[in-house]
Amino acid sequence: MAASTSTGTQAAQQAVTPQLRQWIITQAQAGCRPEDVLAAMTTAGWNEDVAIRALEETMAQHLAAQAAPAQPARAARNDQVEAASTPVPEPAMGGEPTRLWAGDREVQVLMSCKLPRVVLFGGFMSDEECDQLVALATPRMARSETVVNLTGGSEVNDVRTSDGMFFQRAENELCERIERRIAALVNWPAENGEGLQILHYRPGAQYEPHYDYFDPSHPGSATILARGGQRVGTLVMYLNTPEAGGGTTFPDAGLYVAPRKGNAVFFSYDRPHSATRTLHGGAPVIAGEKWVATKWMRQREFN
Ligand code: PD2
Ligand code: ZN
Repeated sequence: MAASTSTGTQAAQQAVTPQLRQWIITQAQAGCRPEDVLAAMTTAGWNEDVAIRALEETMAQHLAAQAAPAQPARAARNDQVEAASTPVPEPAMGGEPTRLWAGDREVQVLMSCKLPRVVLFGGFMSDEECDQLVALATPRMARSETVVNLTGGSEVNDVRTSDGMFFQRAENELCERIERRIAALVNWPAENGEGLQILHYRPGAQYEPHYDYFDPSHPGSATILARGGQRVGTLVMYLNTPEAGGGTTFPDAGLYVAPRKGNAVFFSYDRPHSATRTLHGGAPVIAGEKWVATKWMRQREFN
């Protein structure tokens, strides 16, 4: 028989009781930060994994109950998830155009897919604009962080081994010009966009497959969603051409978008659900380096 570690035994023995759940809710209502509640639990002898799970589950259920006092049955809830669609950004693709006018520049349409909704654009930015954006971002690059579901904050994480930075929306003339171009191309207000994010991947660096929307059942999402609602669309703009690798992948569609300087891949998701098939990742850079700018679009004005 395999020996179990003391941590494993401890975890298996620690049941999350209704009393513990109530205590967690009381702490949250008293204004305690999730990190402090977690620290109190581990100090009291709770296994950290059990404590994190208890915190996440309890707060998710508590917030969901507050948002929707009458809980529908499970089948009805699933139907709701399937049906709850929200308007999304969308380029004017009627008549199957090969080019689109994006306010100040003509952009080529290179590929379009219905499910997942993905459109690949050629010549979205000039080489000079790409170089200028990289130059503006370079002095401000730091190791990328991902959202912590528990708190809504962010932390350095092995799933994302790139460096990154955020510009404020309309922080400078170039950002403003690109934001206006995106708004014109996908017919979505510039005010609903987050500031441009710049990512830099070195050889071996990647961004493992993920969804860009926020999972509403995670306790940390409430804070994020209060500011502009859900993310409903993404535009990844390639600022250089890596020698090999570094494409954007959509595993549910078997799609690999090769990164080419000036091109941009757009995708939208009309609900925070895997049914959108928008699982996507940044494949490892094999040779050279990769620079991208990402624009995330929200349901409402993002301030
Ligand atoms: O750099 C990429 O290709 C990539 C892939 C997946 C970027 C993002 N996601 C993102 O910024 O969300
Ligand atoms: Zn992404």
